[in-house]
Amino acid sequence: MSTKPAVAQEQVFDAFRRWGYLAARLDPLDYWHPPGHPELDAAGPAHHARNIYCGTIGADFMHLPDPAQRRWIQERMESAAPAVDQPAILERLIRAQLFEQVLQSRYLGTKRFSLEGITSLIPLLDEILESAAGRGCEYAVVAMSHRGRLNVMHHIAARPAHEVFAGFEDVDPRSVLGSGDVKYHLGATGTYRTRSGRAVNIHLASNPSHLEVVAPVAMGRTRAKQARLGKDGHLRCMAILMHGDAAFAGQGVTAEALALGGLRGFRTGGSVHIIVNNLIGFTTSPGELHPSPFSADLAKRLPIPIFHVNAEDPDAVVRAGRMALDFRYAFQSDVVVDLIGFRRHGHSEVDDPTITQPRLYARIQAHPLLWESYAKKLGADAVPQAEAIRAEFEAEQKKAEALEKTPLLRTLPPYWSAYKGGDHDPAMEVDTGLPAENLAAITQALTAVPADFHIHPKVKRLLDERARMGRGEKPVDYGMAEALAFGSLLRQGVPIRLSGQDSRRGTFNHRHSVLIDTATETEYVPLGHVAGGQARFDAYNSMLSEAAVLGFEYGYSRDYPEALVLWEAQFGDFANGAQIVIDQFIAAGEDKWGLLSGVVLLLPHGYEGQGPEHSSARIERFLQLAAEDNIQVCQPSDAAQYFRLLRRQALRAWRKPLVVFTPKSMLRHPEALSPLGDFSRPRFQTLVPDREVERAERVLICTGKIGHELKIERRKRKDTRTAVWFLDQLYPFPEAEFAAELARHPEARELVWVQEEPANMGALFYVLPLLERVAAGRPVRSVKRSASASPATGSAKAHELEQRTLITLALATSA
Ligand SMILES: Cc1ncc(C[n+]2csc(CCOP(=O)(O)OP(=O)(O)O)c2C)c(N)n1
Repeated sequence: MSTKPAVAQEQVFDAFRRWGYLAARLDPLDYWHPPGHPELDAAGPAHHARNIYCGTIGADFMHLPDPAQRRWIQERMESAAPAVDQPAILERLIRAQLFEQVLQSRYLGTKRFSLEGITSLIPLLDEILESAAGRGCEYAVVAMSHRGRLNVMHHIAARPAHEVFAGFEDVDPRSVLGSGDVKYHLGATGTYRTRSGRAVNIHLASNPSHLEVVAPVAMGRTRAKQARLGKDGHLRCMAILMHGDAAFAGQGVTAEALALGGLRGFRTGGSVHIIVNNLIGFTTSPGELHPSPFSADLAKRLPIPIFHVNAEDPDAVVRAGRMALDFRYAFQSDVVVDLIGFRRHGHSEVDDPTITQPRLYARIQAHPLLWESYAKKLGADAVPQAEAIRAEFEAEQKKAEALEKTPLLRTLPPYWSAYKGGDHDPAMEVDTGLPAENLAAITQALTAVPADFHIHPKVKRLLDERARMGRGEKPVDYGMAEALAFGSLLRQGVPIRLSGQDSRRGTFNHRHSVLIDTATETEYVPLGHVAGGQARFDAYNSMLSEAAVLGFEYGYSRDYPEALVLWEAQFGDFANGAQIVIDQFIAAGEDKWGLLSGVVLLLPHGYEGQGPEHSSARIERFLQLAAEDNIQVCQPSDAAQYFRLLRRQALRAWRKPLVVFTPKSMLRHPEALSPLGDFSRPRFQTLVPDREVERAERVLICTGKIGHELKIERRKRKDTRTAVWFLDQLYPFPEAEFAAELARHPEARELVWVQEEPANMGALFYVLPLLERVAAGRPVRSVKRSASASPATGSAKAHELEQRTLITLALATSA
């Protein structure tokens, strides 16, 4: 027999493997038309491969470069569909539908972002959790936006229905004046019970309206939980990330998060992504939302398979879910399930979709409920079952009505019990100082390399210098101060995780946390060798992203309060690429959700003539976000202060995000070096007074580099009556310390705030009213650059001129 027909057959199959998903029957309403592909048309209509690849599952996987992965999917697709538990699916579809209907009838005119039109999300999640539990999964971190969230809280996070319904009753508004969040953003925790009796702890992450930004946060949380679990953490804990179709395609952070998931410092053994795809975004249709046929196509940039599935074929949905989950466990890879359904109502239930999509919505109105059509397919009379379930939900609704307090839908893991949020309490302060012997021992470890390690001569010089610093033979610089803070914390059992662009070496060549053998490029991490039984030190160079990476580290800090978790911007100027994470999570997370974080942002800041985007971390923006002791905003004025600040952050029980404006040229500035003896002083000083001036007539107050420049100039001028104070902690404002220090200078006639930033930036707006309050009648003036649309000049010479003028004005006495 000739082999030709077999070869031809294989070629046809290959065309379907490659392009079949483009002609699959994916839209339950048959309204959106699949684009098809010419190679499929050539194969004719009745080919077996068409049945497999153009049915209600469209597998898009031929872009995977790994043949084993392609073969794995091919075999699964081409073998008979596994049996599914249809009665169980039917019950879940009825429940998902009636949960929404009871809400609709009881709370008419209230937004709930119903799941109707895509209720098979619930059996899909059931299958994923069931299969995952079978593979040893005990924890699932779940992220999703508004759509169907309340349904998921009940059916997946296992919160009793009356607790979820209680959000609609809004019984105790006074308890949340100015704080709290809407019900479809709240997190929930609970225990999902699989049909085989296993338990999976569900952590549905709290999220802001800002779509997609929760994805990297959930990934960071997953990684932290995995780190806590140890070696097989990636098998015991996984992330399930749900997305809207419009948001998945449009938000850049999705692309960042997908990429992050494949990188060593950030991977979690594969996230299972589900696009809850209703083929619409608010009023906007798919053709306006993404340029290629599917919202999911973004994922094809990476070797990630996509299973498109018609949400109205529940058996296929379950099959796709199982394949996705199995793929995740087989290859520790991300995977996407694109669950394609529709949206039965408007964007919310108070929005009329017939204005923008009249024909589509005429079709939707005539379309039967999924549980009804599925019951019909099974030949089951599910009406009595549905009536019983409706009665159950109605009773739950009555229970919710009777509640006097809105229940909290989550419990925090026990590792949070030792930590506090709320207002600053001085009683929480701890000693951060360390005796010289201790520092010497750490220095010894930090400055030694294995005998056979080929060290770069520049690094050797740096380690020799650091060794001298640690022995007290030379003042300590910032890089060494940080290494000593890290080393000492690791010895005390505090794990450290640091990430950022080029953060292992440090943008300014100041960190060198990972040493590279010049002959072999093998790595040696001195901070991994500071003591036997020490805590873990992890430093990662991140991808060139701000939003997803900071979101990830915030997430990590949420599930590892014992650790010092730091994110470093290349220059502070770039932190605004992560503004959503800063505004929505870091600044507001405690206020909205009562959730704490001790994440640290290291933001290189300072005016050094490097241009508009290498000068300012936008101090003003952080100060505008500061209220209710939500964050700490600091700029340590010398190396020892930086050491104390980092240690304070890790050792205090107060878990608050810390924003640190870190030095660039000041890293090695002689004024900012600290003698070793300073490291034994116990406390971070929120206000650093000027011990060179006994009785000041004028007090210049500033933060960061400009203070050192002012001091140098003052000495040159032999001015003994002008003090320069550093406000090392801008927020919370150290009012008592300030008043106490001012009382030591009864002759001080005026206070002058001096900043490098233009008048519309920097701390000026924030600090002036505070200074006026503590000045108790003395005049307060300010010296700053003129208001400007961009933070700094592009000319190094113009910068010098401006800087000279600032200093001159600051030291000139007012009339
Ligand atoms: C970053 C961001 N931009 C805009 C919005 C406003 N918004 C809320 S939902 C929505 C449509 C989302 O569509 P899709 O992602 O498809 O989810 P669906 O609501 O259809 O489930 C928009 C534009 C938002 N919440 N976040």
